[in-house]
Amino acid sequence: DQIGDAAKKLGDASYDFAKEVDWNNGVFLQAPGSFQPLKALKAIDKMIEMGAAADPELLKKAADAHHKAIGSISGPNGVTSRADWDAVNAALGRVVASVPKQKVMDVYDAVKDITDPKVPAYMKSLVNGADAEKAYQGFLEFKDVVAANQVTTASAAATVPTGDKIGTAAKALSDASYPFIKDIDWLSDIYLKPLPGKTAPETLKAIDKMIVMGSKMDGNLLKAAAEAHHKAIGSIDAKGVTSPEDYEAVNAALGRIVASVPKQTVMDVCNSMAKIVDSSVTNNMFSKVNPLDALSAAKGFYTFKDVVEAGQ
Ligand code: DGD
Ligand code: CLA
Ligand code: PID
Ligand code: PID
Ligand code: PID
Ligand code: PID
Ligand code: PID
Ligand code: PID
Repeated sequence: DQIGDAAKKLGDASYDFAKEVDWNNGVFLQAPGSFQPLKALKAIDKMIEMGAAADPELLKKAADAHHKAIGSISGPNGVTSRADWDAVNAALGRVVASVPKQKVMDVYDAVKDITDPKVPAYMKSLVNGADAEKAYQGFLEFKDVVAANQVTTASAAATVPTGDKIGTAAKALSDASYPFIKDIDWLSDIYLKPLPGKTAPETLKAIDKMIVMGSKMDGNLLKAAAEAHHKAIGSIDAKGVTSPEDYEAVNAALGRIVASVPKQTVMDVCNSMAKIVDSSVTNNMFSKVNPLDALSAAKGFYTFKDVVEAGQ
């Protein structure tokens, strides 16, 4: 297709740049400017809306392309192979083309709003500047091909199951865990701190398992989960906490996407996360909330997971 051909040209223009970026640099975990959690949440909300509007088949293929690209990483900078670099760009270009232009621009504008204007120049200073300009020129040509292949109307909303066992169980889970949710400091910057003692390649392994799980999920249910998160963001209070009803809808939606993949795929995520999150992290989280609320939430989860497993 045209986007695939254009991605090869983009690769010619941008792979030198890609090789020069230190993908293992911890700076990419930081906020791109001053820390503004509510504004950042707005930007994420725009990404969620774009993801919910995207073609689920193309999202799945983009996830697969990333998984494959992780498998061909080499060298100290963590760069993927030339072929996989092109395949990722092509897959993302197709995702972008599957949503109306305005939804893409809304993401750009919202991210720009939390990005310090000095950030692009700082990024450029870490690589060969001429290669960065060549890559950007390639991007400008690529985006014209994407725009020429772009849909103009948004896709239909997801179909949300009703009266299912997971939905019923989500009510009980939400009742048991909402007090815990209210105890958590959602606006803290602690969630942007590096995991103690873990390197980027180690962390990427766990992210890879999530990508694989995402790619196996039912597309309609994943879209529904994105829509539930968007709605929940719309009802947050000043401390970032969503309403009990929206919280319940998020739990139901997540339970359903978990049930749409094999148990082993979920356990692969759990086991790989356990390797990078040591008990000092969970204990620290636990120390900041009411312990009885956390234990009630945990008990609710263990009951919920049996219902999810039965539907798996
Ligand atoms: C950039 C963009 C990269 C900056 C990276 C910041 C993104 C951080 C994202 C953090 C998001 C939060 C998610 C984390 C969640 C954590 C949860 C725990 O360098 C601009 C200005 C605005 C930049 C910010 C907006 C970036 C938007 C990127 C999309 C968002 C993606 C989503 C991210 C994350 C999630 C992924 C899953 O646009 O951009 C560089 C540009 O900066 C440079 O400016 C451009 C002008 O826009 C353009 O108009 C033009 O002036 C151009 O061109 C210069 O500069 C000129 C000529 O016109 C060209 O023809 C050519 O010759 C060129 O010069 C050559 O120099
Ligand atoms: Mg990504 C984007 C890393 C998994 C879906 N992703 C980005 C970039 C960053 C990144 C490179 C955001 C920061 C930025 O704009 O820099 N993703 C990244 C990693 C992983 C991952 C490390 C780990 C596996 N992503 C992942 C998965 C999905 C996505 C699983 C779902 C399928 N990701 C996704 C989308 C988008 C990203 C939809 C974006 O739109 C965003 C992005 O790249 O926006 C431009 C700048 C970008 C780069 C350095 C890489 C692109 C290089 C282009 C082609 C040429 C360079 C041009 C110029 C020099 C700089 C960019 C200017 C900008 C205005 C365009
Ligand atoms: C400018 C000036 C003009 C020239 C110009 C110019 C530049 C405009 C630009 C630009 C626009 C632009 C847009 C970009 C958009 C990037 C969008 C990224 C979206 C990320 C998402 C993440 C996610 C997910 C995901 C799916 C999940 C939801 C999420 C489901 C259902 C200024 C050059 C024209 C770069 C969507 C993917 C996993 C949130 O106009 O003179 O330069 O860049 O998890 O959804 O699971
Ligand atoms: C524009 C203007 C509107 C019209 C429009 C428009 C276009 C927007 C577009 C577009 C946005 C867009 C985004 C693209 C992003 C591509 C990002 C590629 C990233 C590739 C990576 C590869 C890799 C790896 C990996 C992880 C490793 C690092 C690597 C570590 C820690 C402008 C059409 C709406 C194409 C990250 C995955 C293995 C490098 O908005 O008018 O057209 O395209 O090895 O991580 O090692
Ligand atoms: C300039 C002027 C214009 C021309 C121009 C220009 C240059 C702009 C540039 C540039 C922008 C730019 C951006 C780059 C972005 C790279 C983003 C990489 C993201 C990598 C990540 C990696 C990671 C992980 C991971 C999970 C870990 C955290 C991490 C935990 C809990 C100035 C040329 C356009 C290079 C996200 C995945 C392992 C961080 O605009 O005229 O030149 O470069 O380790 O999670 O640990
Ligand atoms: C233990 C001991 C026994 C008792 C027990 C026990 C506990 C097991 C547990 C547990 C398992 C477990 C699993 C959990 C899994 C969480 C999975 C999270 C996945 C996140 C993803 C994120 C993403 C996306 C997304 C879609 C994108 C890709 C991504 C596309 C196509 C130990 C109690 C049984 C918590 C998938 C969603 C946006 C990456 O066994 O004695 O306690 O918890 O962006 O994909 O867009
Ligand atoms: C298990 C054992 C196997 C069998 C199995 C199994 C089950 C795994 C499961 C499961 C995993 C799972 C995960 C669930 C997660 C629910 C998470 C809910 C999150 C809700 C949030 C709501 C909110 C917001 C929001 C953003 C705001 C904060 C809030 C800010 C900054 C165990 C079956 C495989 C259900 C976060 C969105 C508005 C609070 O593996 O043997 O069954 O379920 O307002 O952000 O303000
Ligand atoms: C313990 C012992 C057992 C019993 C037990 C127990 C407790 C464990 C616990 C606990 C674990 C735990 C975890 C918690 C996790 C909360 C995660 C919140 C994430 C929030 C984010 C928010 C954000 C943003 C956002 C984007 C911004 C960055 C942020 C940018 C660029 C010990 C009870 C089981 C509470 C990610 C979205 C706005 C950070 O196990 O016997 O009690 O709690 O602002 O992006 O700015």
